[in-house]
Amino acid sequence: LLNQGLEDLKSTSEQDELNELRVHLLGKKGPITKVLRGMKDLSPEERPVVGSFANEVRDRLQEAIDARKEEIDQKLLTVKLEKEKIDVTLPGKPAARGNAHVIQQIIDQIEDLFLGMGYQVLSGPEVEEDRYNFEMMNLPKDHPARDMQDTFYITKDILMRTQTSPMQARTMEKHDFSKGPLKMISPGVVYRRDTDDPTHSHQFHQVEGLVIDKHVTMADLKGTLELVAHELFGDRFDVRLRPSYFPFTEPSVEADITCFNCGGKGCAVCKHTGWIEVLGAGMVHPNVLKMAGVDSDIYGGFAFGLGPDRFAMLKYGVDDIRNFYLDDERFLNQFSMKG
Ligand code: FA5
Repeated sequence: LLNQGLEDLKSTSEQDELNELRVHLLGKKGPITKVLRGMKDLSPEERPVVGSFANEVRDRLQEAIDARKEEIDQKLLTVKLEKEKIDVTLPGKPAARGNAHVIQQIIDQIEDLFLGMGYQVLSGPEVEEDRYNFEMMNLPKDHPARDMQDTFYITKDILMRTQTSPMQARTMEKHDFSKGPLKMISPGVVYRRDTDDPTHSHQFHQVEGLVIDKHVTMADLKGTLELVAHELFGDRFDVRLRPSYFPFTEPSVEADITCFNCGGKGCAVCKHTGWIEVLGAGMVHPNVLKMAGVDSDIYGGFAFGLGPDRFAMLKYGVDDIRNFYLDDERFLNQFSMKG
């Protein structure tokens, strides 16, 4: 029995099989239990001999079963570890990568262009003082031209900036002209109580530009704007300057670019003019220079404020500015730089 049992044990390879064999050998209906139960029928001399022999067989089988159990467990563990082993040489799954928003891509291009021409890139606060947003821009309280930019006020003196132009005053105030001319652009978000439509959003972007030096002329402004337009759009777009009015520049102009939608023929997007307005600009008004502490008899310059949202519409033929603000991935992924 012992030898047969030990032999059988060797061929078990799973816990269930082992358990079955254990019940068969040592269980209530097994041969050893039978022998131990039959002890009462033996003579007193036979009992200790048979008893101790049966116990020994039982103990040896139990030991062998325990050892086999251990072996099977170990084998299972090894197989499991093998199966779950991490193959560090397998190529990983690529992590989903984000992408710069299409407007940010346009701003990046504009920044690159101006950095290359020696401008600084600065950023300013979106929650701004009335003083910088309007007063130092030659728009005293109650000036009628404040109506050109319908404003979200926070308090009487604090507002959401309606333009990036306050950065003109902020940088001129700080600039040390003895160290050279001031050349900067300042991109950022601005807010207006405009009714949203295909070309207007109540929140949009502007890039302010400012150059202050001795002997800066309107021709410098025009050349700079044409360079921007051609650099960003190529030669298929024409630029036209129209006389305009801003309280902080004199003379003032607005720049239009050929309508992307109709190629200049006239359509609903461009209100049948063939042109889309993309920026305002002009020669910095002497009052603005003076209020920022710059000597307007010696220094002068140009400023512009362009709308990258409109640039993005032109560049990619997007016919509704609101698409930029809806966070619809299907729309935004079209401008992915990954591909
Ligand atoms: C200004 O905001 C002036 N600060 C620009 C300026 C700067 C003039 C420096 C002179 C010197 P305006 O309100 O026209 O101007 O806006 C400038 C540009 O912002 C527009 O040409 C247009 O491209 C864009 N823009 C204006 N309103 C909106 C709007 N609601 N949605 C999207 N883009 C707009």
